[in-house]
Amino acid sequence: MKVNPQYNTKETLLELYNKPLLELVFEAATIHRQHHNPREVQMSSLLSIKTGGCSEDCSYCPQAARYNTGVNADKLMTVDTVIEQATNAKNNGSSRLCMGAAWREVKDNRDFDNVIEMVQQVNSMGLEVCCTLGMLTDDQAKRLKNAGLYAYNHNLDSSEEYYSDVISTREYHDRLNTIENVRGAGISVCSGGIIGMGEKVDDRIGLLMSYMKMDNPPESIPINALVAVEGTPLEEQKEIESWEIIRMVATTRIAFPESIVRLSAGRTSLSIETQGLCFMAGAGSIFAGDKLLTTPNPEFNEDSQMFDILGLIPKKPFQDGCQPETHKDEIIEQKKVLAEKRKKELQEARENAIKNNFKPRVFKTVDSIKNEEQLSK
Ligand code: SAM
Ligand code: DTB
Ligand code: SF4
Repeated sequence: MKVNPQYNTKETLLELYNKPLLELVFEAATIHRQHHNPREVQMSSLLSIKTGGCSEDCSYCPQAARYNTGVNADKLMTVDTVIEQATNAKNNGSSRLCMGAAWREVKDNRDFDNVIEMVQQVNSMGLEVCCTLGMLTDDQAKRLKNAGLYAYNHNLDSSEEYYSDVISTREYHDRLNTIENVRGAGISVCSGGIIGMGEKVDDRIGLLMSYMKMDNPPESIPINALVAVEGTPLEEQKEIESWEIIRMVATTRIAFPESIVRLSAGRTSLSIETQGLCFMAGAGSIFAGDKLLTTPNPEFNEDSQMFDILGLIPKKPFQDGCQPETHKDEIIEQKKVLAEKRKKELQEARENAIKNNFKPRVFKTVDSIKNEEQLSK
């Protein structure tokens, strides 16, 4: 039961969302226990591999170049640094590493080749690898899959109706296309939204309805509470009530019984009691580690204490699917062969030049010619 047929219309979902809170939590907890081990919570670490300078205008995002948020535009992180961070995440109990890039879309360039290498290496460490890099073509999705990517995160964020109030530089169907490309490549889909951006309850239901309409809904659905960052158009948004987060988690849990619901951004403002109710209501995953992409998140130690108090245990990797195989990337391999060929040709040219006693032509600057003329007068 990927989607719950009892709640596959806007009306029934809205009715569910508005149920008396404890009834809603009880129904969600019941469904959760039928499909998942309620003591297990997946810990996924986020790593911003390319921070800031993004060309998009997502009103919530501190990484959009056009907003003054104090986030600098960095270059892509090196593969070595990624491995260091992945090791740290693994040692702290994370079973998944999600690498994020502040890109509108992936471009077929050297940076993408490096991301492919990161995916290959992190997968070989026995971690589930997830990426969130913006829009993807069919071929790019296939390359990522071939490298060993387990999941791809691409959020619809809100309802189609509310989307244009939040983002103007791309359209809802662009996001849907990428999700289709990811699905087509056989990668697990992670897609969810943000609440607390000023949207109506109808828009939260609209977001869930977008997933309801898919042949295959996402395997994981992150529910983010807006982190209102100074400098973004949403900086003045009032913090959302914890009850609304619990309602959204519970409704998502009931509507998509087999998906993993991730209690995502916004946990620093939630008490252990509130988070406990979210786990009770079916949240089965969190982002772990003291940083999301650019904003704070509870420290590993705090979460470890919370797990002890609530009797939760970190979920092991690859419980819901096999570890993907890592294959050589054809494009990178071709580039390597070409580079090797060029190196050899250069070497041969150098050796020939020495053999033939070749004297390189020396070019003079206009100024030095004038100088010589002056001197000879
Ligand atoms: N650039 C890529 C993209 O937009 O898909 C990947 C990175 S982007 C930061 C990933 C997701 O983070 C967004 O889709 C959004 O749901 C979430 N996000 C960004 N800023 C946020 C904020 N201030 N509060 C909550 N969630 C946020
Ligand atoms: C998701 O749904 N939430 C994460 C992850 N997917 C990429 C991102 C949250 C970002 C919060 C703002 C920041 O730290 O920059
Ligand atoms: Fe760019 Fe992604 Fe942030 Fe939008 S959410 S501004 S696409 S990094």
